[in-house]
Amino acid sequence: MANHPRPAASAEHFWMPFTANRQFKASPRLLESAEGMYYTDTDGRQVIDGTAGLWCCNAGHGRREITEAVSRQIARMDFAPTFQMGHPLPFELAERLAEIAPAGLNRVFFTNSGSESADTALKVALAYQRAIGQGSRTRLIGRELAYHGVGFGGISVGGMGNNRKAFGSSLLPGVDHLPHTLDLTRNAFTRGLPEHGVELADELERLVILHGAENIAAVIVEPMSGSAGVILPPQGYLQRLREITRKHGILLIFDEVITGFGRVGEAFAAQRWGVTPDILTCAKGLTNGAVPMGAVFVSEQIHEAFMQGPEGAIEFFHGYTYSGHPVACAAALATQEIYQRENLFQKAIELEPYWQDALFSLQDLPNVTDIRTVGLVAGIQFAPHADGAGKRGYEVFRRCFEDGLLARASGDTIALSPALIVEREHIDAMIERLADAIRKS
Ligand code: PXG
Repeated sequence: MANHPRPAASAEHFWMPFTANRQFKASPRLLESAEGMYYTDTDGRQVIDGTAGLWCCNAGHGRREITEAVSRQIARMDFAPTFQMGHPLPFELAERLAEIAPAGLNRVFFTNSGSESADTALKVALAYQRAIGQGSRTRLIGRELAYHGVGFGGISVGGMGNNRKAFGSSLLPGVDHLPHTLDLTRNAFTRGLPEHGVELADELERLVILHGAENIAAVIVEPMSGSAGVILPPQGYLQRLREITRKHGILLIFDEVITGFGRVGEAFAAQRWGVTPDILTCAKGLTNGAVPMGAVFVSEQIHEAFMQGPEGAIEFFHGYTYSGHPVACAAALATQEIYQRENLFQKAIELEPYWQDALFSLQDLPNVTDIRTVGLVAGIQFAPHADGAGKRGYEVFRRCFEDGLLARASGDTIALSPALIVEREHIDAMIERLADAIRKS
């Protein structure tokens, strides 16, 4: 099906995101169609999608119900505003999402991406503290190696140096960071949540002493970090963060852009690991990646704090033209229907033992320094190549793709996150190709 012009014809105009543009354009990898667990590239080759398309397509590709819902909606009403106007779909979707959300997080603000969800959550936290008379609480706490998208709020609380250092001092002031929880010395090759590191949550107590609880608005963490190479929360860590934040009147925000919609089992990681935050963000799997959309869940209590003052006053000066976009809502409703009908949030739990065994079969391959896995996620970390950090990870990724497996490289870690419709034979094929790529890299 190579009937589109190859990029060599006009590769220079598209400035690609988070990509080594010159390297890519010299040797492009182009996907053209997708169905189930597979992409087909522009050479007509089938590639197993080991990434659910950057953690998005949890129900697999090409779901007809979503395609049809989107087509119907775009024909019926392409766009309608939600500022001082409305249409039924975001109300319906918010109600539906509240049913699967962690208990009490039943008020929903719509965005268009994970980045917008992170920035929205931070703004809700600041405005909430002010609304309840805690206006001195302006400080935000993130974590090293965290990814909360690329808005200025998100990179300020984020902890990936490369995403911050080119942007000078234009980040949010008054931000501090908890230490990350990656510890190969104590936790390498642990199956499931690492045993060591709960005490890293106590660093929050030190930040409270340093800055004063009365100056801290919120702590934001990914329950499991995806982008930095799959970093899992140590056993008891999230519980400890919850206790400390509650004790000091600090809001706890979970960024579930990656963990939401079944990735680690249950609808959200909050439910899998039994910790309920005050605010929860999502995107990606909300629409199965089909149409850009994000959402922020807040507790009734937080929402209620905004619903004060004169009835005619706008309670929260924030929103996006496309908040609750009808086509995105249609995609999300159809997606949620599939998740429920196929019981997909349980799949990550059911397949977890098989997935783990498959991953741990890579343990003794050359240069493998750690394997981290939970739900239907895995990070396989390699010793860096003598030529520099990240080279081996990229090399494994490149070889995998050549051999028909789409994986994701983050430095010297390969991340896998297949769609929740994955079957054992796909897992076997993925691991075989990955093993081969590791041996050759
Ligand atoms: N928060 C988290 C936890 C994310 O993982 C975002 C926010 C930002 O979402 P948007 O929709 O603005 O991109 C993300 C995005 C990777 C990878 O390789 C991960 C993301 C994006 C691209 C690549 O792991 N996560």
